[in-house]
Formats: sequence, C-alpha cells, structure tokens
Amino acid sequence: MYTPRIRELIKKVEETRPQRVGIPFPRMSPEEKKEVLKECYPDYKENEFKKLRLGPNKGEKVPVELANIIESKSRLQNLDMDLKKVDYDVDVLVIGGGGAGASAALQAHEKGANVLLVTKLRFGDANTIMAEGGIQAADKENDSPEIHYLDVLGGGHFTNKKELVHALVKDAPNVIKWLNDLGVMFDKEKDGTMITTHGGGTSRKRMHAAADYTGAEIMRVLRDEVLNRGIEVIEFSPAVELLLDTEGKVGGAVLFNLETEEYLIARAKTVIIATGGSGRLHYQGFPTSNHYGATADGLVMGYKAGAEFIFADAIQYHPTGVAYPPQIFGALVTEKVRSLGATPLNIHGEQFVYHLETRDVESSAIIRECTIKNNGIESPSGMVGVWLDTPLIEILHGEGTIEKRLPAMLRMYLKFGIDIRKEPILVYPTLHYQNGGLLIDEYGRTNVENLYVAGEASGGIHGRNRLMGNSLLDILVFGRRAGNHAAEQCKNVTVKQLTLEHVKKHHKELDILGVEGDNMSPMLLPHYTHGREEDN
Ligand code: MEZ
Repeated sequence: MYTPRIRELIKKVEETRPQRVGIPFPRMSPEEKKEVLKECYPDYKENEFKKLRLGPNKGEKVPVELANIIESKSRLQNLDMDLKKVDYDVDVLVIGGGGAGASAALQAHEKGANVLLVTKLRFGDANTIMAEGGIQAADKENDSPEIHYLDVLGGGHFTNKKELVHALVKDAPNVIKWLNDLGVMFDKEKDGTMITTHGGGTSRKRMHAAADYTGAEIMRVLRDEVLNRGIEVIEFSPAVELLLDTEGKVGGAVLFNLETEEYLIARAKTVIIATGGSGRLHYQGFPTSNHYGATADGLVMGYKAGAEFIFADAIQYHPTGVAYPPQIFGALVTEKVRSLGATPLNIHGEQFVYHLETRDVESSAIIRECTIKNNGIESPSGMVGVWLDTPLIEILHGEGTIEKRLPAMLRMYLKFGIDIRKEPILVYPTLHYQNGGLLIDEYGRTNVENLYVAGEASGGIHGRNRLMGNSLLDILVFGRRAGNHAAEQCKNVTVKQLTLEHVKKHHKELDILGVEGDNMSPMLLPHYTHGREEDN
C-alpha cells in the first residue's frame, strides 16, 4: 500500500503518461553507453574486486566476495578419508537440480548412460524457476540464428566466445521444439503460433514465454520427465569437493547429506557441474533475485580442481529489482514488463532512458538517476528507486493484458496492496546473474579431463553481458550438449584411484599465503546473520 506522499508523486507519472504513449525515447549512442557504464556500472568499481592469489586464473580480478570463498578451506575436515569406500558408482554424475542439470541428465540417460543427479536442496530449487520473462530462439520467418548471433555478440560487447554463441543460436529453435513436445505450455495465438516479444538488445521479437513464469514452467516439465524416466535423483545432498583420480582426470565428488551430515563418495566417469549462480554472495551489498542456494559452489569446486574461469568479474545487475515494498526487496520485476512497454521514470515523471537498452546500460542509467542526478524516489522504507510505469501496458495493449501476460507480477504486488494495472512500481537494480564462470567449449567441456559445466556456472557464452532469455536457452543448449558428450565419453573412461590431493595442495597454498580464519567453502547456504559475506 502506498503512503499519501507516494500517491502525490504518482500524479507526476500520470501527468506525463499521455505524452509517452507511442513515442519511443531515443536510444543511447555507443559513446553515451560507454560513459554511463563507466560512471555507474558496479563492475567498474575497482575496490570491489580482488586479484586471485592462487589457481589457474592467478593474478586476475574477481569480486572480493568470490575471492574470499576461493581463498577458504575445504568443508572436509579429513582429507585422508577412505575414498575406496564408494557409495555411488555411475557413468555420469550431474551436480545440480536446475534446468541445466535436468536437461543434461535427460540427454545422458537417453544415450544409455547410468546417471545420478544430486542436488543441494529440492530438485528444481534453482535460478531456472526464478527466470520469468522468456527464452530466446530465432524460429520466426523474419528472424534467423544469424541475426540472433549478432544480437548476442552485441549484448556481450563482442567479448563472447564465438563458437559458444554459434552453438547457442543454432540449437535454439530445436530446444523450443523439444520443450513444446515435452509439454511446456508456451503462450500461443489461437492458431497455435508462438507469441514472441522483444527483450533488451534484441532486434527481433524472439522471446518465447509461459506468461511470466517461463522458468518455473520449463522446470516443472523437465523435473517430471527426469522422474518419469526413473533417473536417480538425490536431494539435500550437495557436492562439497570434486574428486580427481591419480591421472588428474575428474572421477566423482564427495557429497554431504544435509540431513544425516554424512559424507558420501560418488565415483563417476564424467561429472557435469550444473550448480548455477552466486547471487547469494550479495556482491557489493546488492539484494538478489536469485534462489536461496545460489552460493557459487560449482565455481569454487571446479576452480580448486583446476578448471579455468572466464569473465568471473562480470556480474549482471538486473535493471528492475523491487525497491518497494521491503518484504520483497530485490525480487525480480521481469524484463517482460518493459518488453510490454512499461517505461522507467524519475521523480519528475520524466523518462531518462530507452526502456529496452541492454541490461548493463539500463541498470547504469537507473543508478545514475538515483545517485549522481539525485532524481530517484525515496520509498516509505527508505530505499531509493525509479518508477516503472506499469499502467502504460494496459493502455498500449488493452485492458486485461497484465492479468494475462504478467499474472505472477500482478499477484506479487497485490499481496502488498499495490495494483500494478493502476499504479506504477518502484524499482532499482538487483544482483541477478554471473555473466562469466568456468570456461567451456561447445560440448560443455572444461580444461579438466571429463569435467563438464552447463548453465550459469559456465562462462564464455554471453561475454561480459547477457541478454534476457539467453540464460534459459543456454542451460538447455549446453545442458543437452554436455549430457550427450559425457554419455559418449564415459564409454572410454577408466577411473583410477580417487584422490583429494588437489584439495591438500589448495590448503598448502593457503598456508603459504598466510590465509587465516575458519572460513570454509563451498558456502552451501548464505549466512544472513553476519551481513556481508566477507564478514562471515
Ligand atoms: O533471462 C533472464 O534473466 C530473464 C528471463 C529474466 C527476466 O527478466 O524475466
């Protein structure tokens, strides 16, 4: 429920609304984009980054919070534990129960491999279900994978690994067909044509959606499919270290049963890390749109085992996180709200940025408006944000559009007495995604033999900035590719004696660096009692 002061300010939004209908705000020039990014994008704050002092990317900078958990001891107290006592012995071990893990498991199983999927929380507790607005694929007549390719590269400021972008856009139409055939209920016209919209930085309407719970709908179907096929899934059992064998190949993982607190050994010929993102590290103190388990576990385990990072310093702040009400502070206001025409406005009711710039540029413009220009709106809880003029959607597309196309958004705000059909909302950037991660090739392989990564823990596809809807796409494209390749690969693999020598080496390096304290990683769950993660 808004206060009288806020209702008074809303009048300015209502005053300028008629002028904004059908008149697009000018886009920024490349120079203007560069300037606003440098001025306001959090990745440019040098003192929020630290150089890694050990491992394959020694000397490269990463966020302080990530460096701190990399420079932490293993959760395993006993590095001489008996690794011959194997609890699970499989062809393909998938670590992570989101969309990437599920699609990797399905594909590996399809190829005849013996697959085990382990997950930290419940199967499906992942950033996949937090992605609301859609999934990109160039499957319309006026579009093509080539145009999609150019958009992805442009969005990533041309830093992307080109072969990964190629794989992404090439597989995309087939992924949509696969999902549709499995039963994902995409939004369609009466004649069955998929409804598609724009996202920031797209030159064609290629965002396929299931209202504004696209990720949840995809996960619903994938989870059912994994369970129906009888693939073994173990919940509440995160991996806490990878295991290498005496030849340096990956050979499985140590699992931790969160209920019994037992450590279990999973031996595997191939391992696929699909552990997702790191929003719960709350870089630079930002709130996050991520699920509770997004604590960078795969990055830490993979890096310790010798896998390389790429763009681990490139973080995505989604332009529109909730700034008010405080109960949902930082939750995602899907980009689809802007795709449908809602515009960002300052305290004077003026638009200050085109509503569909790429995420990094849009976020920077919002931060600049609230900080340097001092044109933000202080919410009743003290957070400053800008308006997102949601009632404009109903004017542009007709009454009932919000209820039909954005039901989750409508419901989320109605719980707090705010009707987004009638009143604008207050938003500010929220920590949403890690653009980089463990470097992969077109098959999801890392530089560690038989170790694959799929989904948000991987890096290179999106370069330094991802476009909306390419994450739901990449988890499936590279989940499937990794699953396929791992299932083939395991036919030629013999796992030798398992070891934790790489973890012992990590501990020795920490001793040499003089790292003290009891910090342990992977973190597994966020520590909200201590404030910022570096203080834990
Ligand atoms: O790709 C995403 O991050 C996504 C679809 C998010 C959203 O705004 O809905």
